[in-house]
Amino acid sequence: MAELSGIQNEVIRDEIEEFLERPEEIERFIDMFARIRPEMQEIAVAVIDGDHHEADALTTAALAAGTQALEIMDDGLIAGMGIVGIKFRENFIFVPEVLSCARAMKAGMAHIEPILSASGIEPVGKVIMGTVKGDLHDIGKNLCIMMLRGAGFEVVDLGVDTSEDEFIDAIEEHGAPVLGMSALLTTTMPNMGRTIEAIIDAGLRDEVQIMVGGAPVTQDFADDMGADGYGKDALDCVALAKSLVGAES
Ligand code: B12
Repeated sequence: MAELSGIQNEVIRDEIEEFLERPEEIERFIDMFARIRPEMQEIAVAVIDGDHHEADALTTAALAAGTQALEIMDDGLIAGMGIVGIKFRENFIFVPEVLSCARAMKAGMAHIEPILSASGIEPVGKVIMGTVKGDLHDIGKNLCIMMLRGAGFEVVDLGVDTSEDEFIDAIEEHGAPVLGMSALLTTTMPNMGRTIEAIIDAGLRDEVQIMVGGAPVTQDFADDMGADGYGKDALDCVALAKSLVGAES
């Protein structure tokens, strides 16, 4: 295992010391950042600080210096967002801060995405995502989508208030192997089950793996509804989507 002192950037060292509590996560993040180049650590810090100007400038400079887009995405933007996700999960930061970090990540990704799509890197897989019928909450879904895209997934975003028919049309149109549903209201959670039933009735259940999430959703609820997986946050969502398409986590 690498040492905390092996990470060059002081802000990253402080973030790990101050905000990470689970031993396995501390070990994973120290190992990861200890092998990440200092320039990429600075990009991660821009995301952690929610500084979109800095994320934009540092990403532009790194590309101009010849750094590979994938390295910037994985070692800078996604690595930084990993810490943000944990701080949010542990209630060290809240929605406004997460949105700033998301904006910073987007500012960097704006330079990365065209290069990755032009270079023909195979997407990890395609995911359809939507907030269920009657529900207008999309902050969590959008975070999941951003992390999925950052991890190399192609995502079809159906937005909010998505009816059973809209989910079914999207499965037929896009042939995505994974469908994700989000719900934030106890009154709209049952629409996840209704959508799964509609997918069964349409004869499409074998075509698609279904994952669900949102603050009131639990693993038990997901099991009862017949979903294939439940994720409690955006990090989980990416790991789940990877396991559902058979990619390594
Ligand atoms: C912001 C917010 C709003 C905003 C939504 C803005 C937007 N664009 O999303 C506005 C103001 C519009 C709103 C409206 C309402 N809201 Co509201 N809202 C919230 C609030 C404060 C934060 C939700 C949020 O964004 N959380 C942050 C995100 C990042 O977390 P998340 O959504 O849970 O997502 C994470 C995980 O769940 C997971 N995840 C999410 N989706 C998915 C999907 C998959 C596949 C996977 C794997 C994982 C996953 O990953 C995400 C990232 O980590 C919550 C309170 C709370 N603390 O949850 C209330 C809350 C959800 N709202 C509530 C209510 C009651 C309402 C209204 C009915 C209020 C009203 N009377 O009008 C309306 C309903 C409108 C509608 N029809 O949807 C209640 C719900 C209570 C209940 N038991 O159902 C809550 C809990 C507040 C409360 N304590 O009363 N709301």
